[in-house]
Amino acid sequence: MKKREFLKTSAILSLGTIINPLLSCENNTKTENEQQSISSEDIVFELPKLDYAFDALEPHIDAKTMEIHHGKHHAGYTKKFNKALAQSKISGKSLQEILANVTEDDNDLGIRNNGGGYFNHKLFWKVIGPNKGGEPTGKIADAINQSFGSFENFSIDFKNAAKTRFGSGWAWLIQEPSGSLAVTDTANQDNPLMSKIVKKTGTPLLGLDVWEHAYYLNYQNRRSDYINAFFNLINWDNIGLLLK
Ligand code: MN3
Repeated sequence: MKKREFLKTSAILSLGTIINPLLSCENNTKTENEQQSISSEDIVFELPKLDYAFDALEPHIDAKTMEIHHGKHHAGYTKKFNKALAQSKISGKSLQEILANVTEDDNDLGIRNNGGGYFNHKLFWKVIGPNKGGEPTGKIADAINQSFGSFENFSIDFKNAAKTRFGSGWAWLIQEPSGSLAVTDTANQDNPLMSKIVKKTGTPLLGLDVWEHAYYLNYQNRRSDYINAFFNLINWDNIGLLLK
């Protein structure tokens, strides 16, 4: 099997095992733009389609922000991630393994920033949706109560992580290797899979993008308003599927 085919296969398999079934569907539809700029053989990871329209999350996230965020930012990370992989000596690794192996070394920056950006946004689109929000039920509710004492305590911790993340980055709800849940935050496009870099490692269950590109058109400097609005969009049913 050729390197790129193997990477693609292992990417799909790894998504299937790490975050099955939420993120396991690879989208094979290439945009006209992608077809012009990259041959199909070069595409290892593909920009996923959204499950909802750009305007479906209004008034909490506006249509223009969604269009730019998905069509420009996520598309950009996807393209640059594939380019960085093609230039690297990495072969036969799953997406999880690729991210787990990145270090602080400058040589890893292309994979770290763009692989992180690729993964983080792919998760982000799945953990939000129209007519969602409210409190979780079932297994995920039990896990939150067990780890934080209450949903209210979790919300306070998570919102605080998102508000106090200095500059660009993400707030996370993760499942740690022990099985318990925790809140953490990362800079830039780092994520909790990057065990050699981040302060807390685990499986990302919920990620909140607090880069200004995620909210500035509608909220300007009011990050707290965006964070509160985000809670009206959280798709707890999808997050529950990620629990081990
Ligand atoms: Mn973003």
